[in-house]
Amino acid sequence: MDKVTVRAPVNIAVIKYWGKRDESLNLPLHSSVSMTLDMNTMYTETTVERCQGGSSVELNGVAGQPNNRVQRVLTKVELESGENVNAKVVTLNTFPTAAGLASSASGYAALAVALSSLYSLKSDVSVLARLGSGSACRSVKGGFVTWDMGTKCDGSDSTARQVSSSWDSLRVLVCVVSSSSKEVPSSLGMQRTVNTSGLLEARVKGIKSKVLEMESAIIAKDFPKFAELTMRDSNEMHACCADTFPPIQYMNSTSHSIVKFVHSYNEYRNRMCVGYTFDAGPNAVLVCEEKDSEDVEGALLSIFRKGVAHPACALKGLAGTVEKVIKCRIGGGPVVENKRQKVDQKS
Ligand code: 2P0
Repeated sequence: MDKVTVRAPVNIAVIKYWGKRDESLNLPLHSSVSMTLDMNTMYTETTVERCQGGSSVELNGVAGQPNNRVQRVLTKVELESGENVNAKVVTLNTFPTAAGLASSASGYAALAVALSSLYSLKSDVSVLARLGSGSACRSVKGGFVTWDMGTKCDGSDSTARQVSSSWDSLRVLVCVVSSSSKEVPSSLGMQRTVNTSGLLEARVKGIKSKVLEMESAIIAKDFPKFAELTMRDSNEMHACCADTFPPIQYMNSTSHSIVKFVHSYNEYRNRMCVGYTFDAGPNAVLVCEEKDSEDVEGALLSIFRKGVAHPACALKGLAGTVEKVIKCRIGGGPVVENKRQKVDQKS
């Protein structure tokens, strides 16, 4: 029997995906751009093994049946390989339990790459990952990645493309912020925004030029431009969520305090040192350059861990605690650990 183990990375969007034109194929209303994080702390490891008598999925030690999304991926593999697919899928997320970080991107990327390798598929693996979760298509490549929305109804041109393979001096600080409320799942949130927000229509009209601007900033390694575009896009996505009816609020008071801190810090240093972005939850992801990262983290922790004022930012009006900071660099794409390993069936 063949089996394959794949480690896949997390990606953080700097131009966010928010809205689908096709729910069943996870086709987006517009393109998006992300950075792939290194796999030192956060990754998903998935082993897929050919088996008999139906597919199964074990997630972090809990056994179960394939959900609709996994089933969609398996059906596509059957179509492309012409084989009957019976797969035993075992998945482990390394994310700290308290992190509350989404795992669907690395999870479906690992599954897609493993299945593609095991069944020797020739097609673009980002399409397979996308069927599991939209953002997963960006985790099949390292560096900076654009998910081109495509125009075809079958989604065959809605694929991931690497914009740049690295940015050595860039640092990413994932700031884990506690959350007491259960957030609206992003697929439901997107659906509600698409149906009710006029602001989203304006966002979609302007996003093509923003993607090009972001790609240019990344290629030029222009940090001030990159940080500003990243912050503005996060703000725009969350404005669309606020414009949704009923409104959706992913950022909490700590998130908003971190936004204030970042702007105050940049003003204090008199240049663009740090930027922020927020996904469908309260955690902040900060970007900065290596030369500033220690000072930025120190100022952040002084305020949001110790509750001690920092010259960059008065404590007045700031609230909340950052539970943990996970420091990352830009990383490579998924790694196939044991490609088509032969397991001796007699042993
Ligand atoms: C992103 N997010 O671009 C945006 C920013 C959250 C906010 O992609 O339904 O889990 O699986 O296609 O990919 C989260 O949505 O949604 C997401 P599905 P997904 O990273």
